[in-house]
Amino acid sequence: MKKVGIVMGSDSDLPIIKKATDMLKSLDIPFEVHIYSAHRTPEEARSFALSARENGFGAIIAAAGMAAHLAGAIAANTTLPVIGIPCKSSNLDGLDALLSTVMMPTGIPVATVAIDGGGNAALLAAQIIAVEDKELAARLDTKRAADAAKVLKKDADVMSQL
Ligand code: RP5
Repeated sequence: MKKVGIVMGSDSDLPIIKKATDMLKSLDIPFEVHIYSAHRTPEEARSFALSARENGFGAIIAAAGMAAHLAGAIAANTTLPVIGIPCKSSNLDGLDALLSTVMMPTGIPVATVAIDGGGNAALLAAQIIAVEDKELAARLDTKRAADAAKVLKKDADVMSQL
């Protein structure tokens, strides 16, 4: 199975990445995590992106806050799908990172999830890899059904709490 590459701009983004790695583990998807910054270690970020396809990755998650250029910088150097997580790490509550990540110019796409959306970033990466992996697609179907069952249980319980 293809691996998911996860890159974060700083170790301060780790709580968001943990949500993604927990999700990938629950789906039995291999991953690799790195701290590479678009600003502080641009050469390492570039080199990771350039070699990602030949190194067995099928999708890359890039998480960064503030003037968040990491996902775009990674996407500039690979045609693998790149999923950006804007992280809430400044006085602007993540709106700065959201706009920096989502507003990519035509030619270099970044699929951007919600601010701090580590779980959905992992699920989107899983869905990309599942295009060519029927067993993973079945695990995703099972998870969807289990999530729906939890909501229906809450629906059944809600009147008794009110
Ligand atoms: C970004 O700047 C990082 O992704 C992080 O979200 C933010 C702050 O980084 P630190 O100053 O906490 O290292 O590049």
